Amino acid sequence: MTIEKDEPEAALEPRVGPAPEEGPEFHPYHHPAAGWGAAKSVTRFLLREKTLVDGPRAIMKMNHENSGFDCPGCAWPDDTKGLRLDICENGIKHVTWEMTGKRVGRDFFAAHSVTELAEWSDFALEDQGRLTEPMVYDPDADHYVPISWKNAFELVGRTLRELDDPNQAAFYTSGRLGNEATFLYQLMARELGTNNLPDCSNMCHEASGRALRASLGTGKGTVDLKDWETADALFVFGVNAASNAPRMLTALSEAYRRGAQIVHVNPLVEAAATKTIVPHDFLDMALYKTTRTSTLNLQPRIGGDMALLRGMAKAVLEQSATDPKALDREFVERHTQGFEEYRALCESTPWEEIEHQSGLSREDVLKAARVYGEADRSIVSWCLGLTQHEHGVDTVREIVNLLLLRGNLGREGAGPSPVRGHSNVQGNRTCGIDHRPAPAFLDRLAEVCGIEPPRAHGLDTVGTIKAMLKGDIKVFVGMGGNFALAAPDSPVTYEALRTCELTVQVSTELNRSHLVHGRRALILPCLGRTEKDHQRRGVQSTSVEDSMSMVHLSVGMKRPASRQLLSEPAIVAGIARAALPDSETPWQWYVEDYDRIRDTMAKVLDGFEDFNRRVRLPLGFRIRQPARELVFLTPSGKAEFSTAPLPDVVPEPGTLALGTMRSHDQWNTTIYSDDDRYRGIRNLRTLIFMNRSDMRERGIDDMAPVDITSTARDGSRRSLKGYTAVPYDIPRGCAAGYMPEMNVLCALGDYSTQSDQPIMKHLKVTVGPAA
Ligand SMILES: Nc1nc2c(c(=O)[nH]1)N[C@H]1C(S)=C(S)[C@@H](COP(=O)(O)OP(=O)(O)OC[C@H]3O[C@@H](n4cnc5c(=O)[nH]c(N)nc54)[C@H](O)[C@@H]3O)O[C@H]1N2
Ligand SMILES: Nc1nc2c(c(=O)[nH]1)N[C@H]1C(S)=C(S)[C@@H](COP(=O)(O)OP(=O)(O)OC[C@H]3O[C@@H](n4cnc5c(=O)[nH]c(N)nc54)[C@H](O)[C@@H]3O)O[C@H]1N2
Ligand SMILES: [Mo]
Repeated sequence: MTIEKDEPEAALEPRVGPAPEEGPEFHPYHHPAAGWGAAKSVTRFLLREKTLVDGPRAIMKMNHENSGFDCPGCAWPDDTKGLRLDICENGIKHVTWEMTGKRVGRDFFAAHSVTELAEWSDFALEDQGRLTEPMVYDPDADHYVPISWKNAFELVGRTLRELDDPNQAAFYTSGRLGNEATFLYQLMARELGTNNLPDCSNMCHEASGRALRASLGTGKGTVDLKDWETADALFVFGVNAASNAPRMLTALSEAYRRGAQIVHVNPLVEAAATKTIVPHDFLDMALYKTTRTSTLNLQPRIGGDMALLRGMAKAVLEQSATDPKALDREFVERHTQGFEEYRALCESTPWEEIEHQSGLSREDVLKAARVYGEADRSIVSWCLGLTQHEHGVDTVREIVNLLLLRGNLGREGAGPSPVRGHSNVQGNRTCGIDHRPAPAFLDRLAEVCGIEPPRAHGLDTVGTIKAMLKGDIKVFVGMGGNFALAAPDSPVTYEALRTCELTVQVSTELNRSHLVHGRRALILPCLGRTEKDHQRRGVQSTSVEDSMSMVHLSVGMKRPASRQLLSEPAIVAGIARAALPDSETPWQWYVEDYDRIRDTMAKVLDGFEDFNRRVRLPLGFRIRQPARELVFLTPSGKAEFSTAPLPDVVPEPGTLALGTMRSHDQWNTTIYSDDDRYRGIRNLRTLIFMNRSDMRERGIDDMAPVDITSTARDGSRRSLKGYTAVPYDIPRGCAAGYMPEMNVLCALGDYSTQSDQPIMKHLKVTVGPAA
């Protein structure tokens, strides 16, 4: 790999304010995903973060069978065939960001007031590097000043002890947190007496969990990587895989090479839906050999997926009238409930409605149905393009309906496969982060841990913000993440956080959530996943669970960014001991050796028997997923068809449906650059992708400045001004732009009545030339 010499020094300077030095550019991208473009981008990044030596060494250790650390990037499972380099461009950037040589110490905070920092761009904040010691907000000086760990814990403990009611505290989790810290964290919240455990899932895959639970009895996908390797047809709905789950490219290209059908369903034709250079295939890289990653692309309107799925089911049922093999009758009879109602619903849904609501022609719907009908084994996968809608739960249930028709469940190469986001977001749920915990879980927690967990449901993300606004939440603890910026309705979320008596952020890097704070505020810096975690009984490892229910160990290998960092389990234990002085939970003893935490988890959590041994097996272990074995923990004991009516997703005249999404060069609220390579964008984030006809109709020229106004369900309006309109291959009536900037447009009240998820992919907007 050669290193480019033309790296401008300016790139090393923080950009204060969002003023890029070069103008924005847009050139449609026609190259394959991954390959040399990715390699170049990685090299530039390693240089910028000053990790050219450590970076590559660490990368060699990533995602290896129990000898390295789990990539803190996405939740795509690790390769099971001993791939030496099971990595991707964005995983490398992610790790490098954590391993940066830059530091945010006490001098930095002394030099910059909080009011001043609040003016910095989010890029500039995170670009300062790693936090190094605990800091407390000093309101008189308007600066963060150092505080000892002991005093920091005492401040949190005292504030929690003085609450009138434990439900005045909320404990947020971002999906990075390892399983052991997760278990202690939820134990602490419940021992205090609250189920207020909002998490990033509330904005992400809540709909998937609820849908799968209702249909199949358990809230997870049923397939694993081996199934991906044996499916005849792969359907990929609403995921930008080349950017957000890049290791899926390997699975897609291998599938193509062995002749599988690959159908992408997305209003945008994303890079993963065309072709790729397989990143770890060095011969491919050297020869610029590309492999296709799709056999069919369908571009429904935003929110039109459910109509497409209904149409596919309708076609399968129509086909079954003449071809008995089109339907797996035996499976349907033995394992499902509600088929006749579903059949009647499909039959009574007219093709015109399916076409109108999906935005696709009947011919296109039939193409997809044919692929499905001809495949012996089908996998349907999806991500946020399906979940962040009012009807997210119904759509995911419609996927299950379709799969059930042909018995695509509980056998190799078939089943539902949600693509989860954060690397351990699925593990967080498994280990107890749930504001609506199952009674059986609480019973076991009570029995094993000797606590009296509260039974009432707690608050999720939106619920927490609402409660803050009413003055009902006094203490907010953010275990990772960037709540202020990730949550909807940014100004309202800011106002909510500012009502708190105390906000505590456990973080690795400086971000917006440190600057939008309560009357008192703490920044508690923690070890990252790449770093060695030394405790009393030696170096510790933590476990994580990927999108496909595989649990394995992750061991940090790097010297911590600062001697003052504590591990997340140690921080939880520190807070717990201060908040619960009479607790009988052996907090300190747990932290000395995480095997002890795992021994307790083995007794509380389903499928974690013999945890310490099994997690050390070469590839870890797979958590039992009853639905995979055709055991359905539903009221009927069978897989349940759902019969929801099709939602009306067609935008009213003059309005557009706007989806917020990630660029290639960001990790949620962490922005690496203003580029979005696969969509052909350079130096621009304040943009809106629109269909050119929609632009012309509004008198908007290519790349012209526009104002965007959203109308919330309650009629209130929110605006972004001076955005750039980029003409793009997107269906008419649809538009797209970047989170988190566009969170300003998403009203707090605009969340799904099915999942309580903010409808971040489906905002109702008007766009016009900038005033
Ligand atoms: N590099 C990188 N990787 C990441 C992340 C990151 O920020 N950066 N974030 C992680 C997290 S937490 C998550 S949850 C995942 C998110 O992964 P994605 O779900 O890929 O995230 P988004 O960028 O929101 O993109 C959503 C995709 O859905 C499409 N879409 C929008 N509306 C619709 C619709 O109505 N129907 C369909 N079919 N498609 C639609 C968009 O065009 C886009 O391709 O990625 C994870 N991985
Ligand atoms: N409009 C809109 N909004 C969205 C979305 C969308 O598609 N559209 N997507 C939503 C989704 S899917 C999600 S998951 C949320 C993401 O919400 P969050 O998970 O809250 O946000 P992140 O940006 O991933 O958090 C980044 C911060 O995590 C901290 N961090 C990084 N590594 C570690 C670690 O190892 N330990 C600890 N303690 N902290 C660490 C760093 O300080 C960093 O600044 O955003 C949601 N918001
Ligand atoms: Mo997510």
